[in-house]
Amino acid sequence: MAETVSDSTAMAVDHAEEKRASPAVENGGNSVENATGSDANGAKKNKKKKKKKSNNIKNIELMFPDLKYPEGEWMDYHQDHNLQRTTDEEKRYLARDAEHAERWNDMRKGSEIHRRVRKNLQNKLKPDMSLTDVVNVVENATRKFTGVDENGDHKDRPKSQGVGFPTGVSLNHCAAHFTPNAGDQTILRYEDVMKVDIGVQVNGYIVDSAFTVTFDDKYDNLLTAVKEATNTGVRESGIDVRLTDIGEAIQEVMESYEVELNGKTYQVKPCRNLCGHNIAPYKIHGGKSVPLVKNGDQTKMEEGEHFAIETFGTTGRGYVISGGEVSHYAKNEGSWPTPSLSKAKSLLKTIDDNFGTLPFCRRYLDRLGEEKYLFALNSLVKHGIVEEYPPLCDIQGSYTAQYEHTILLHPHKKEVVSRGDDY
Ligand SMILES: [Co+2]
Repeated sequence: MAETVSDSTAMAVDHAEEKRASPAVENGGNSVENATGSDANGAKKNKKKKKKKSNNIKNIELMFPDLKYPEGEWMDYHQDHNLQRTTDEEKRYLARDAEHAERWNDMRKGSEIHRRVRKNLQNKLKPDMSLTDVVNVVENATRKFTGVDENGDHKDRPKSQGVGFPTGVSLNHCAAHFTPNAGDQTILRYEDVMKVDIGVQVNGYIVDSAFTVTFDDKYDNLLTAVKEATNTGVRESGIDVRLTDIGEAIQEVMESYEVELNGKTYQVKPCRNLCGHNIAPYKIHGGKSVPLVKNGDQTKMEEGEHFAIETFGTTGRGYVISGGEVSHYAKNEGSWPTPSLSKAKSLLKTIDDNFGTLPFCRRYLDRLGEEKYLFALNSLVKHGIVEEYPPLCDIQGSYTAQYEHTILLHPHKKEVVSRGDDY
C-alpha cells in the first residue's frame, strides 16, 4: 500500500546516470506469456505445473512442519559501517537479532505465502478477467495459506493472520488504492497496466509487496524503470541512512529511462507525492516515509525497523490526486468515544474485532455479513475514527507502474524478505 505526502518539497535533481544494478528480473506478466507459449511440450508442462500449484493451496503450516520459514534475500549494508567489526561485535549483533527471532519468522511466513499467492495469480491472469475475479484469486489463496478457510478457522482470533490489506488492482493512470467494491464490472484488458499490491499479515506483521502486470510489451521500459528504481531503493536502504538520500537515488534511476508509446517519447517520472513507509504491528504506515525524490527529509532508518520500499513511475505529470469511489479504509489508532449512531457503534465493533487498525475494504465488510453500512461508515470517517483512502491517480491517459518489496533491517545485514524469482 502506498503512502501519500500532502505537500511536496521535491526538487528536481539532475545528475549523471547511475550505474545500473543487477540484471533485470522478470516482470509478473512474463509468466502469463509462458503459460500460453506455443511450444507443445512447454504448454503441457505448464498445465501440469498449474494443476499441482492449485492443489497446493492449503494451510502453509502443513508444508513446513517445523514452522520455520525460508529466509529472504540477504544483502550487505551498502554503506557498510560494520566492515571492521570484530568477532565479538559480530556475536553481539547476532544475539541482538535473535531477540526478534519470532518476529522475523512471522515475516518470513507471510512472505512465503505472498510468493505463492502471487505465483498462483500470475498463472491465472489473462485479458478479459474481471478485477473482482483477480482480487478473489489473491484473497482466497491468502486465506487458505494462512489457515482461514470457508469454515472460519481463526474465528476466535480473526486478526491473528490473513489478508494484510485490500488487494490493490489499480489500472493505468490510477497508481494505488483501487480495489473493486461489490458490483464493480471492471474488466482487465490487453492494453491495461495493472498494479497488483498484495498484503499478508502474521500476528500483525505485514508483508507489503507489489508488482505490475502488462500483456503488451510496449510498456516494458516503464516497468523496467520502476523495477530498477525500487531495487535501487532497496540497495540504498540501511541503518542510519537518511530518507532523502534514498529518494534521491530512486529519482535518479527512474528518470534515466524513457518509454515510447504511440509515437511519443516520455521520460519516466517518479510520482513525487507517493512514498514507501515503515510498518508497525497492525499498522501499515508506521510514521516514516521513504520518498521517491530528494525531499530534504533528514530522518534516518534505524536498526530493527521494517520498511516497504515502493516506487511508482509514470508517463503523466508525476503527481497523484485522489478521485473515484472509495474502497480502502482503516481505523485510526487511539481511543475513541462510542459513536452515538447505533449502526455506527455496531459497525465499529465489527471493525475492531476483525481488523483493528489493519486496512480493510467494503468487500470485507460484505463478507462478514454487514449490510447497508455506508452511512454508518461515512459517519465514522467524518468523526475521524476511520480514515478513508481513495484511489490515487495521475492524469487521464497516463500510465503508472509500481514495484514494492518489504525489507527487514537486521543489526548485521538487511533481508529483502518478499524477494521471489519473479521480481
Ligand atoms: Co506499501
